[in-house]
Amino acid sequence: MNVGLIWAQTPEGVIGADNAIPWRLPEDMAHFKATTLGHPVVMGRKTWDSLPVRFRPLSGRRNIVVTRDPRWEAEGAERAGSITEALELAAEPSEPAAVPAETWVIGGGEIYRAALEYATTLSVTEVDAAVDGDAYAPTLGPEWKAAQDDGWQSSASGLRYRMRTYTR
Ligand code: VY7
Repeated sequence: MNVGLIWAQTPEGVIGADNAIPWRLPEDMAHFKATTLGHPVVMGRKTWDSLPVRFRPLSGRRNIVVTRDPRWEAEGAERAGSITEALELAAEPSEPAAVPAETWVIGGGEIYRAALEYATTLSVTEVDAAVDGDAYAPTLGPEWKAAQDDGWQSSASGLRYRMRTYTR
């Protein structure tokens, strides 16, 4: 099974502030949904909490949440005690004959750092904004090569952004 990480960051690497994404980029939300739909998604408990209640669980996807709290539970989510447990869960078919080809890790900062070693693909949206944050994208080693780059685009919201895929 392929493991991908998907995030959006500023040029400085900020991905979040106060448990939220500090910009609004509808094109990136659409890209996120299109990329992850139909695949298991793995997220940390703080990212789960950050999703607006009406969007939880993320529809059309198995939602696997990583937490050390053995008593944590939420409707529509499966609990995992570690990244490796989450990826094992994701690799098991949710119904017979439905073995997933890929899993997307959707955040946040702590989870990206723990999951990077298992990833073969990264989908990174760079948002040309200067914002303060407290959650950061993982640092990429030289083994990660930009495989695809659509160049700078202008959002209807006024922000510039570009989407890149990295592989190794
Ligand atoms: C997370 C939301 C957050 C706030 C309000 C609505 C990249 C993104 C993420 C995570 C963007 C989010 C949402 C958007 C997705 C909808 C449900 C509502 C869906 C990431 N590149 N971009 N993110 N939702 N990990 N990576 O906006 O979600 O997919 O159904």
